[in-house]
Amino acid sequence: MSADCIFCKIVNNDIPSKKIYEDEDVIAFHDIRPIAPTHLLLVPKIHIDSLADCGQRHQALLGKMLLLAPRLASESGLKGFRTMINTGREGGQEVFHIHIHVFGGGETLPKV
Ligand code: DGP
Repeated sequence: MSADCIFCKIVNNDIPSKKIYEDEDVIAFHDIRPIAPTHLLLVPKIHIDSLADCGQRHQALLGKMLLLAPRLASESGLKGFRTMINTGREGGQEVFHIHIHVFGGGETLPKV
């Protein structure tokens, strides 16, 4: 837990979120600023700043989060989706608690 981390506060239910999934390691909730009709965030319960701070000890957790993406996308009615992990300020990261964006729905997403 990091005292001034917004996602740690969501994990601890100190601030509300539209939660769609929770287990002992991970929560998932709707992004407050969606960029697609469905936009989910998969967040580990432990505080890790970013993907650049992960090591071998996080392998199982990262694998679990990645494998949750298609399941939660499907349960949210998505036929296709995009995953994204922004890393570091130059990588567009705003919230420094690692998370996987999962989004889709509506129009086919533009090629990147
Ligand atoms: P990133 O740029 O990858 O760090 O994405 C952070 C995302 O987190 C951004 O799309 C907006 C979302 N976000 C920020 N604060 C909150 C919040 O308090 N609640 C929810 N649900 N999402 C948030």
